[in-house]
Amino acid sequence: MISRIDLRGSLPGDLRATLPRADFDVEAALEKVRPICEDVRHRGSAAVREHTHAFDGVELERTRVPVEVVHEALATLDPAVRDALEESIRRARKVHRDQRRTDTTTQVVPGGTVTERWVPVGRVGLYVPGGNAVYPSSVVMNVVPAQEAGVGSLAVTSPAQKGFGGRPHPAILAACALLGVDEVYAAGGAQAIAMFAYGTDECPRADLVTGPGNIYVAAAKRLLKGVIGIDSEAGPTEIAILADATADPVHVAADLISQAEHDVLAAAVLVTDSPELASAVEDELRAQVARTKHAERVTAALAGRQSGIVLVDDVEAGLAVVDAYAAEHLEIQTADAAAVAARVRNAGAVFVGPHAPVSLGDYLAGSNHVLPTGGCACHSSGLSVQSFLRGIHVVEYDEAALAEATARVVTLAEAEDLPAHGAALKARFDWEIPS
Ligand code: HSO
Ligand code: ZN
Repeated sequence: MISRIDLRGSLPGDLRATLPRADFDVEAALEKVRPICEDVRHRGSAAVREHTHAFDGVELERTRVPVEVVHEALATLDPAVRDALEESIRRARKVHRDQRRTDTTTQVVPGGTVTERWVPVGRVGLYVPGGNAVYPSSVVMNVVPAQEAGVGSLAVTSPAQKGFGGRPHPAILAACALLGVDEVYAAGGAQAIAMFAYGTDECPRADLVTGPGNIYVAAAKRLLKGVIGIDSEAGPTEIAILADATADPVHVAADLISQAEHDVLAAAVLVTDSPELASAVEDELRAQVARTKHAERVTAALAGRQSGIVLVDDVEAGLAVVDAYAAEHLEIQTADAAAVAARVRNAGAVFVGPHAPVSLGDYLAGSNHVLPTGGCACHSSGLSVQSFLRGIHVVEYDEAALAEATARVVTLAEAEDLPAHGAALKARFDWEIPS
């Protein structure tokens, strides 16, 4: 059901290459999405609708979902789901509000300051995936940080669903309404990213697009990066668990299955120094998978080359392994979990101890669940208020401070053979370098 990788003895030099990872070849999808993006660029919403027809089997009159339909979806939302979503929004707001940044002014020299001013992105397009499941929780995780950053114009897009009159799933629309977002489009895949990047007759262009999607969404983001800002490419979900003999195999297996449930390409990786735990988790996986609703998908994900149980000598070696892997989600289920977690360098989010499963973070911890995948956690962070801000340096020098800087600017400009740079300062002092 799940393979074992035995790294006891000594860790291989190229640890990252030894660890399992999904085949998610964005490069190969580029050629498929290129003509779609070009078509949307030239023909606007007519092209978005045609590609929606081709891929989602839905014929739309308009890509934009009427505002009344968004509001109606909230009126018919199951009250228990509404309550849970509201609490999810409250907790996410608390965390993301604390991420807001204040402008800082640094006095560099007397009379010379640099202020870093944080300015929200003007307009953002938020992508909410369709596919195997419906993700109103991802609406929350995209919209809340954008709103807390102060983004003025927010649009959500999600694939058209055959069963719902060609609209995104009502739970997605209801989540939008709860968050006060009423600009919603029924579009998915590469055509949705192109819609935001180029703008169409129905949807004004956006400055930035965020949110996870399938391989075509990732490919379109790679292709159009520059035309539009992107958060990250986001591949299949990953969970890594670093556990020792103190971990409960029932919990470990349940948590691995929870993320394997997303996709046949989802990755579930257990790193442990306890062969007894490894065996107990294998037994538990067999028992729990038999009872789980999406057993086929979960089995495929666990059996895939991207998943595995990695045996190591000790927690120290385990830390080296999980750092090399740089998982989207990392659980620490060891003795003294907080101390071990504090030493982790690479992970999208870390879940500490027995009472912080990834599923809590997916919905209700207050943390964000749009996180770097595919090893990108070694250089990128998950979605946050920061993702929607730009820091603008504002430079203010008075005459004396400029005079004091002139000789060195002229020297550096001449060293780079760019004398006109120096001349721009000298011109202010009648071409005399102030002493
Ligand atoms: N685990 C997913 C997010 C999600 N789970 C949404 C359930 N709904 C990626 O972090
Ligand atoms: Zn999840």
